[in-house]
Amino acid sequence: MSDATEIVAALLRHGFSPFVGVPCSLLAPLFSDLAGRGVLLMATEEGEAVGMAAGMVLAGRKPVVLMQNAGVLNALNPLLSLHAVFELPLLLVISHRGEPGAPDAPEHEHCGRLTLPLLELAGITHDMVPADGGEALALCLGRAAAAVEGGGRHALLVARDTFRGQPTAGVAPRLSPREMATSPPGFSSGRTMRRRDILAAVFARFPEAVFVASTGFIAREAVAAGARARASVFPVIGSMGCAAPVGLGLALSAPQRKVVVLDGDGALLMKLGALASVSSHAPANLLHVVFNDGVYASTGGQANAAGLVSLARLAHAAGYATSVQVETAAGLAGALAVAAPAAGPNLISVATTFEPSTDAPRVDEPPATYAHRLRALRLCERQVSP
Ligand SMILES: Cc1ncc(C[n+]2csc(CCOP(=O)(O)OP(=O)(O)O)c2C)c(N)n1
Repeated sequence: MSDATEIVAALLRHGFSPFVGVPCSLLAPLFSDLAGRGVLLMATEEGEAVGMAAGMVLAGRKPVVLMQNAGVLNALNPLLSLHAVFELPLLLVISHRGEPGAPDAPEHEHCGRLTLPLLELAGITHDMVPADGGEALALCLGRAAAAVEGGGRHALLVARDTFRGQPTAGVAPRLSPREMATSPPGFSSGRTMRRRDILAAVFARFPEAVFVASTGFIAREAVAAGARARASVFPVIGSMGCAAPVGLGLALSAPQRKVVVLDGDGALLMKLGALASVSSHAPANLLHVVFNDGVYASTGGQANAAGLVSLARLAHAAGYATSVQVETAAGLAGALAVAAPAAGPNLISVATTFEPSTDAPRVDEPPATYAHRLRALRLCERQVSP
């Protein structure tokens, strides 16, 4: 088996460092090992990671960027318009979700099929990390080092089972050279509320609302809770960061209907500009609930910037009508009671405990079924459109 620790050690021997990334569950053992060695920097979005790497190359370093293949679509612009234009070498480590022929969740299908053709079109050479390690792995990493030494952009692809069962404990202890705060900015007692309890409270408060749930465990648990509450839930299972933009589009198109975005802190950080868009379009009917656990729980619990940056203060600065952070069930109930009649957009950042797994099943209906159901409601009819 190819071992995450062995790969990191070999890359370091080849002179690669630091490592910049946005996590994927398939890469969790790599992230864990890198964090333990203190050579990992987290980014909020894959294109941003590629931009950071460009700066590092300009300063004379040999960075590695880690991402899921879904993130390649976010990264293509700086890979082409920055690295290719300025002839900056780069090594990428990319998990290959939705690899043709290997069963995976539906959100990975299109991206999985296009990953290799896209890399080829972008002039990025690539190699699969061999399943068995040993000599084959040494040769593969040697080719990668030579490609980057030659000035190229090269990707190491990681298949679904490559690191299966390898340790993921020792989650990123530090996000950046600044120490992780023990409790998030503005929270006094840390994160204690569970996702499912938060969801239950929000569903109970807004029986008529449409819910847009973000990528990962939030979507899975929201679908399960929504089914129990007979509520309308649209799970944004892929396109991480798009729950808020989808919610904004819905809210603007159906101003008589309450729209509740159930967002992850990592997802919100990935498209932070959405805060400005929501605020500038000022949908009075939009409530933005952020599950603030300070980590990417769905991919193994790697730290994200919500440990250092107050999302509620960012929303306030962007111009949300109200934005608060809460850390107890009573605080959440109070905030929901205030948000219910208030003109939005409103944001509630809820201190959420880190839960490394969920027993909620994967979203099992075909994704298009959720879209058909929501579209059949014809929410924009009898509304005045802008
Ligand atoms: C563009 C892209 N990059 C990475 C991923 C992998 N991914 C899926 S869920 C997830 C974590 C989401 O974190 P957050 O929004 O904080 O929610 P949590 O998992 O903590 O509930 C990541 C990184 C992805 N789906 N798409």
